[in-house]
Amino acid sequence: MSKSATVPSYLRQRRVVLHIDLDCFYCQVEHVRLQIPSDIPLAVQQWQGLIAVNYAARKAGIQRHCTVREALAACPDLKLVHVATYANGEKEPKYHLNPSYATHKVSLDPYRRASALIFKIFQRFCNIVERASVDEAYMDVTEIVNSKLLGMFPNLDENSEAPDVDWANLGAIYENSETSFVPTDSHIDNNDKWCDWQLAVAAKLCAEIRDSIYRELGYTCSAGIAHNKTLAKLCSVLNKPNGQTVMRSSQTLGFMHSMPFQKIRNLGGKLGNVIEDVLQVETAGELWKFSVDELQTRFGRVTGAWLFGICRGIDSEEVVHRNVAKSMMAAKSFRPPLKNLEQIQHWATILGTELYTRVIDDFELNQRWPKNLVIHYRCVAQTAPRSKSCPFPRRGELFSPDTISTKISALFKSSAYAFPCVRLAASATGLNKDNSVGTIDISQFVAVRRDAGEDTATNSDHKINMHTHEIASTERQHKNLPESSLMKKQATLDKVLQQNCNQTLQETEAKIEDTRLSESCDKFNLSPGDIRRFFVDATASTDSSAPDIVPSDSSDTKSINEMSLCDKCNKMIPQDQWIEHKDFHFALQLQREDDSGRKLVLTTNNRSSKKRKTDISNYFKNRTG
Ligand code: DCP
Repeated sequence: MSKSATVPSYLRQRRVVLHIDLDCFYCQVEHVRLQIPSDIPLAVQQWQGLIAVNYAARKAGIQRHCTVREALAACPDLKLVHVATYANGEKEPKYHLNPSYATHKVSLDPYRRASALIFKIFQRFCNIVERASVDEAYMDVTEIVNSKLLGMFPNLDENSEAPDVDWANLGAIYENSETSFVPTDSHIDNNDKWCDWQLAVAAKLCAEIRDSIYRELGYTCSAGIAHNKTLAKLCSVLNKPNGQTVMRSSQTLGFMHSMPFQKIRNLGGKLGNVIEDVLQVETAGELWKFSVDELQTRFGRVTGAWLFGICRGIDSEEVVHRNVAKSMMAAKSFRPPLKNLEQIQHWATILGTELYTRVIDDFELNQRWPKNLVIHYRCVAQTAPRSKSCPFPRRGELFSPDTISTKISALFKSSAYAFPCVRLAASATGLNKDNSVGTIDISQFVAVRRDAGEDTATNSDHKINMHTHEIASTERQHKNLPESSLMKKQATLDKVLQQNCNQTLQETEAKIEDTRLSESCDKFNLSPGDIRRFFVDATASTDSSAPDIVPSDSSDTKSINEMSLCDKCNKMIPQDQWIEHKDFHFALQLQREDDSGRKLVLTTNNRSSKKRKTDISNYFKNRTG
C-alpha cells in the first residue's frame, strides 16, 4: 500500500499552498548583474519613468511611476539603471546609456531569463507550480507535506493526538489577538492542530526554496504559507522584503475581519466596485452579515457561495500547474505614428529579432515551439487593434530572425494597410512541447492530465468536501454554534455546494461554446456592442492608460508584456488586464445563473440611499461607455 493511503482524511482534505513573490524583482536582477549591494538605493528606469524601485530607495519615498527628476530630487544618490533596449540594426538588446524612444525598443529579456531560472528552482521542489506573473508563483505542496508528516509521525492515523507545534524559526506566524474571532490555542481542535503541522512543514520547505533561490541566483523573495491560494497571496506581502508569513486556520477570521475586501483576488477590479456599490461594504468582515442565501439571491448560486466563503478566507481554487507563459509577444507603440511600409519593415526587423531570441531561449529551456505567428496592429483611426496570423515557421526552417521579420512584414502587407500606424505587435502563440525533442518532462504529463480535467468528479468531490469542512469549522469559530445546528447548516451548504459543483462541471463543458462571443451576446442579453466595447477597452487601453512619461512599448511592464490566452473566449489578454477580463467572464457567469431566463436584477443601495435597479448589461455599459 502506498504511503499516501494512510494519511488521515482531514489532512488530505486540506490543501497546503505557498505563494512566493520576488522582492523588487527588476531591481534585484540589476543588483546582481552590476554587483551593487542591496542597501544602495536603486531604481529601474524606462525612458523618463521608473518601473521598479528597490527597498532602500522606497525608504527615501520613491515609488514606481515617479519620474526620474522627482526621484533624483528625493534621493540624489539614487542609482538609475535604464532597461535594456534594441537599437537600430542590433540583433541583441544592450544596456544603452541614453536610449531614445524614437529609435530604440525596450527589451525585458534579462528579467525573463532570470524568471525562467527561478521557476526552474520552484519546479525542482514541487511539480504543481502555477505561474502568477513573471516573479510570483503558487505552489501546491500538499502531497509533499503529507508525506513528510508521515515520515515524522509513522504511526499517524485518524485518531492520533497532535503534539504542539514549535513555530520558532519558521518565519512570521500571523497573529491577531485583538478580535474576538481568534480562538486560543487550547480551543483548537485536534484536526486543526494537525493542519497546523502541515503549515509548519510547508513553512520549512518554503524557507528551503527561498534559500536556494538566494544561494543560487542571489535574489530574495517573500512568501505566504496557508491552506489556500487567496490566503497565501494575501499574507505573502505581510513581511516583505525577504520574509515569510504563515496563516493558521485559527487566525484566518481575525485576519480577514478588517481586510479591505477589494484586496482579495478577483475582487480587485470592477466586480469589486459593483459589490461595494450593491452591498455598501468595504471590508471582508462587513460582508459577514450577509447570509449565503442573501448573497446567492443577489449574485447567483455560484458567485454567492464563492463570495460567502472568500470573505472568510475560504477558497477552494486549485493550483493549476503552469510554470511558463503560454505565448510571447514583442510590441512597439509609435509616437509619431509610422507612415509607410519602409518604416514598418524597419520595426518588423526589430520585433522579429526579439521574438526570435525569445522563441529560441524558450526552446532551450522548455523544449517548446509555437504554432502560430500573429501580428496585431492599430492605426490612428481604429479603436481596436486588428490581427493577422500564419503558421509559425517550423523548427528546421527557422535559421535567423529574418524569417520571422519577413513574415511580420508580409502579414502586414496582406492586411488592409493601417497607416498611420500607432502600434505593431508580433506574438508567438500556441507554445507546446516539441515532440520531436527527446524526452518529455513527466511533471508536464501530470499537468496535462490535470488540465484535461481527468478525474473531474473526484476533484470536484474533494473540492466540495474541503469547502464544506472549512465553512463548517469557520462558522463554529465564528458563531460558536452547537454542533447539531451546525450539522443542519452544513447539510444546506452541502446542497448549495453540490449545485455549485454541478454548475462548475456544466460550465467546463460550456467553455467550448463560450468561445463564440456572438452566441454569448444572444444568450446573456448583451448587445454585441457591449462586449466589443469591453474588449476594445480591454485591449486598447494600454496606450492611453500608460503615463505620458512612459510611452507604451508593449514590453513595458511585466503585465503589459505578458499576454495570456483566455480559455473562456480564446482572446489574448495582457496580464495587467486579467483581473478585469476575469471580471467580465464572472459577470457573464452571473447572468448565466439566471436559469429561468429572467435578467439578473441587482438591487443597489447607492450612497444617497435611493434604491435603484440595474441589470447586468447596464453594468457593462457603465464599465465601458
Ligand atoms: N513591473 C512593471 N510595471 C508594473 C508593475 C511591475 O514593469 N506596473 C515590473 C517591475 C517589477 C516586476 O514587474 O520589478 C515585478 O512586479 P511587482 O509588482 O511584483 O513589484 P516588485 O517585485 O518590483 O516589488 P515588490 O517587492 O513590492 O513585489
